[in-house]
Amino acid sequence: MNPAQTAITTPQPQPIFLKNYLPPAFLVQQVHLNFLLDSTQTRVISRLELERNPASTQANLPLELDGQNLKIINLQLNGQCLTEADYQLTEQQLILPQVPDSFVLEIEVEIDPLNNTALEGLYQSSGNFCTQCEAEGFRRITFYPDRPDILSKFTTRIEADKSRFPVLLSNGNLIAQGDLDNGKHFAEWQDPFPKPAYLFALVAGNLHAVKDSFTTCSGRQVALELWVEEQNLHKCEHALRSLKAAMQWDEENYGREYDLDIYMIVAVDDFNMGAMENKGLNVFNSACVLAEPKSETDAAFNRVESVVAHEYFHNWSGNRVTCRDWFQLSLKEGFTVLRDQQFSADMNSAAVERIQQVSMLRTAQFAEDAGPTAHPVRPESYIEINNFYTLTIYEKGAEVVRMLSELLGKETFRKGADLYFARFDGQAVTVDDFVACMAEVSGLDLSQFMLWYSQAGTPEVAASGVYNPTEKTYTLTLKQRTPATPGQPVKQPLLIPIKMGLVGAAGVNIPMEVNGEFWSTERVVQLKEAEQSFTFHHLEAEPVPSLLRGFSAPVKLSFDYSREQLAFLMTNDSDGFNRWDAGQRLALLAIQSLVAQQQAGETLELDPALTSAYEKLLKAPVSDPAILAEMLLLPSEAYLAEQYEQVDIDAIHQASEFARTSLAKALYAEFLRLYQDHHSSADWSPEASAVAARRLKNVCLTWLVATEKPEALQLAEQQFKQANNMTDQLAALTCLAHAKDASVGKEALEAFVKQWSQDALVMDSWFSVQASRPYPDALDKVKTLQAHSAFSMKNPNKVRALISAFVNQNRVNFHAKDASGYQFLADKVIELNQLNPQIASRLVIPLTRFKRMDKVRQNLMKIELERIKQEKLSADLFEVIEKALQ
Ligand code: 0A1
Ligand code: ZN
Repeated sequence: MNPAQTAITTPQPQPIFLKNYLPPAFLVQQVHLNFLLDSTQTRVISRLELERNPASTQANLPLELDGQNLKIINLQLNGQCLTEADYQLTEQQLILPQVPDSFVLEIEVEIDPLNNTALEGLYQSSGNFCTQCEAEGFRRITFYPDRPDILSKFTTRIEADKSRFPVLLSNGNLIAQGDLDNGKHFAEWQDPFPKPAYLFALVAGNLHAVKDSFTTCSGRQVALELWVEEQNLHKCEHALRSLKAAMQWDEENYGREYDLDIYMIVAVDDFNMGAMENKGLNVFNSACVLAEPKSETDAAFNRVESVVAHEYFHNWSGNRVTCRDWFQLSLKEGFTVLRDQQFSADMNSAAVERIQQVSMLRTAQFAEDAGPTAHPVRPESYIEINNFYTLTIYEKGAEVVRMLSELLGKETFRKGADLYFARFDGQAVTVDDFVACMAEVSGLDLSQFMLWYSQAGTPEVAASGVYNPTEKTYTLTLKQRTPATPGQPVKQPLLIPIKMGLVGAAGVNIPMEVNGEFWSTERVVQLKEAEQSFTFHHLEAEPVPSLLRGFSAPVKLSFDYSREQLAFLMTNDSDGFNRWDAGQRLALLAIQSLVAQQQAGETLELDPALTSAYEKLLKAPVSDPAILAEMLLLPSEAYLAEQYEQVDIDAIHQASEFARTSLAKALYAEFLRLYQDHHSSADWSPEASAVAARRLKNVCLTWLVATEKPEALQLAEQQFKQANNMTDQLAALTCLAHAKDASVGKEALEAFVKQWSQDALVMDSWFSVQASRPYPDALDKVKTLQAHSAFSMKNPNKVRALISAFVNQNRVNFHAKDASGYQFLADKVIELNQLNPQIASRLVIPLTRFKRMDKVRQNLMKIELERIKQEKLSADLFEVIEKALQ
């Protein structure tokens, strides 16, 4: 391409680099915002008190304010109107080259919330106004230095039509309100805590509150308000209960007390993510806050509990102590996810919580770490920060902080957290600041540990053991390597904490002795080198090593266990997580050998070791139904795919189906007995024991209908009709709608939509059940359902429920060899590129993971990516597509 040609193409979005970070040139002492709300012509008048930053490294820099899609109405500096000669305006910024050291800037702009389908900045949802400012949405509201290291005190005045928008909310405390002419009214809010602009929020609408209160450990009363649309008032109780539990938990476990007199949560239907921790005014996706047993499942209750807690915990880990720049995103997210995981573990079965977290990490996050968008927990560059709200930043980030707590021990870790909050309260800091606190309180050298933040990719740990009967020793060798990832061809050895024990023949942990050192029965071994060996002494017989207990590090650990050893660990490991994992490993071996048989064109035959392990589980007295339910689940097809360099989608599907139906047929009577034992017609109860019983029963029901026996389907029908809660109703509906014969589920699907057509959240489940139906008719159904009145491409929950569900939960049909799934996804991505770039760039990800597919699919996937690339892409999609096609 010659230079003349380059000049006429639109400039490509450019990356931003961590290494180029500079402190801000100006600070904002105070911000006064005045909103005159109108659907298409909202006026925002802001008054900024600015001054040069004494810590800035360069003198006389111009003032650069971020701003996007803003119409300037008026600009004044110290009361003097500015003309176009006084500033430069680009698509992204307003630049004032000549400004005093300290001054007041008044800016009036006009924005169009109604046509804001990106759902960033100020927009309308169900007619109500709301905002989303993380990460860079505030610049769509007014011109501002929109970066997290500028903390300022905000006062917000809102004016709006009183009958349409009776409720006017913003951050902090309400300081004034009243009526105005023309049927309007106003409210004024003041937030006493300096905050970055990404934590700003405004809500205005016809909303109703459920109110409660919480008395903090120092005796202060905090008003709790959950604002929802009127029809959702009966779905608030669980979120409020969760909020109070989280407030108390954070006091008891981290010494964190809430700081304002009011804590508000608002539920909105149109939201890109789960929820947002705006200071004192959280905005939630209604799917993460509303829950009531008739219409929401136990899983939804669990999600509400954890998201409510997550956003609350951000008040300290994120708001009081925030991030210096967006490269540090995991500083707040990784730590806060760990905190919400710890909370959920305390509220529910800790082992089950851990099993579910790890299942998700090992399938979805590991896949991300192995794909074209792999990035470190602290990335070094980005084009669009919205692309970095990922499982790596959140979930792997949480694992990294969890490893710190393993290495330091609970008490020292708490000291480190206390030091971090005390030292950096009111500041915007870095991951290094956090880890430095942990190093300081523990005296540990954590320099090698920092590689977890800078190196992408999932480390592989190969473990092997040799027993020497003469010496009575057992030598365990651990080798680590991290595969190359884009831009990081060479990796260094990490510090990997491996919690382990040695299980003796009697099924008990053997005290460990290594070179004269006594280790007790469990120990966190620190693997630091590429290869390390540990020799254990005085062992009368070969032990079975139980490695990576509780999943003490986010790695892929391999050990050449025999089937007998796995079956032994399944019943004898003292670590609940590893008991489950041994079962998963056994199932994996069995299904992998079915995959090989399928590929070789042989008749499939299931390993009898798996059947007998299942039989043993099913026949043993049920001590913990929640864990048993998890143990009875086979590894997902996504997890199976993770085990291969070359993924054979069809063989994996056939093998899984065969394992499922063979086990179901062989153990039908046992599944039926367990089902009956745990099926109850008693009133719904939120108790953990009732939740566990429902889970176990519904897992059994899925096994029973896998046989396609008429009596099993009848059982599902009966459960569907009689259910007094959504957990049971939806489980039965799924069984029926996923039966091989599509007509089996027809009646139930119709009854369900009739019953629930007015409930947007329940309709999401109705869409997902059909989109995930594991037969080739699913895609046509999905296409038809797009025309359903409850579906909208503008609503992210609906896009996730129908389109993402097909793409992510229906792998075999998404990857259909005729490319129909790929073409469909590409069409949807192109449509969403215009409407909502954030959602578009998340949706496209499965199409970018072609590397491990067969050549035919690789080509088909690339053709669709190339087709998307022809469009005028948002920065979000541009970055992902570029990385995929590199
Ligand atoms: N900080 C929120 C997540 C969030 C991030 C970005 C959003 O819009 C682009 C919205 C929410 C959390 O961790 O819960
Ligand atoms: Zn968060």
